[in-house]
Amino acid sequence: MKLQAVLFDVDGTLSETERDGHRVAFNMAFEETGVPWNWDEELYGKLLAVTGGKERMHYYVEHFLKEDPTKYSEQIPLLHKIKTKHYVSLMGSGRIPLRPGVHRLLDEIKKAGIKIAIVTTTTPENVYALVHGTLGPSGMEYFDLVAAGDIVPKKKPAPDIYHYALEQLNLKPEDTIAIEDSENGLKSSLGACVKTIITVNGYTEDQDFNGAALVLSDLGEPENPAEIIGVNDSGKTYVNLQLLQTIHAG
Ligand code: XBP
Ligand code: MG
Repeated sequence: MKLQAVLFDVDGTLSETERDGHRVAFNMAFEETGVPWNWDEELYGKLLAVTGGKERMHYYVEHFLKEDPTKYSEQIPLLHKIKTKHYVSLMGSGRIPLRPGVHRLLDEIKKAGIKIAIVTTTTPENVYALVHGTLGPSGMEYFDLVAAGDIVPKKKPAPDIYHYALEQLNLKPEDTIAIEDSENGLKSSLGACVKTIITVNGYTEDQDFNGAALVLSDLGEPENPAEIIGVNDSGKTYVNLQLLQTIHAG
């Protein structure tokens, strides 16, 4: 069966957006609105247990402040809007680059006429801002579909966003392969029966990636090899289209 689409997660996969992007934007929103919260790097790592910005604030109130989150049911959506405004402007300044190998692989997939989709829990504006900030004004032309944010009721680790993307692409799970960076992302893709490659990062390297087809430090470059963490019988030190096709067929 031919590989017909590659499904890319965004945060942590295309770019290391969490620590220096989302976290910073949350703190800017708290400061702007006078909310006395501040999420340091370590705390933010714990908050990443929950995907989605509104859901993450809800989780923080309930599990870290030990307060009733319904008290904040009007404030959280407002804080999230302000956070998105800050995130978009941070990304516009191009401060966070793409991870190694991402641009090269996008080019290779596109040239081969294989579809590329974004499958993420983050807000669509954030995706456009990151793509414009890193791939330029025509960067969105790489992508045939953006499946993002609140378009589905349940965010990752639920498989809903992958089901939605497959439906929109009119493809079956076995026609595709996903690239993710986190356990929540892997649960979501595997829940939709999509074979998945994991590129880890500082926040996710100790997570459980059981079931992934390949786990590595990043996608790597021919001159800058990735570290292979799990399942590699290909002998390759970077991910190219040929490796994606081999894994997909295996
Ligand atoms: C990333 C996330 C997102 C962002 C926040 O998940 O957890 O929620 O941290 O984005 P994924 P919003 O890697 O699966 O995309 O504030 O826009 O929700
Ligand atoms: Mg991710």
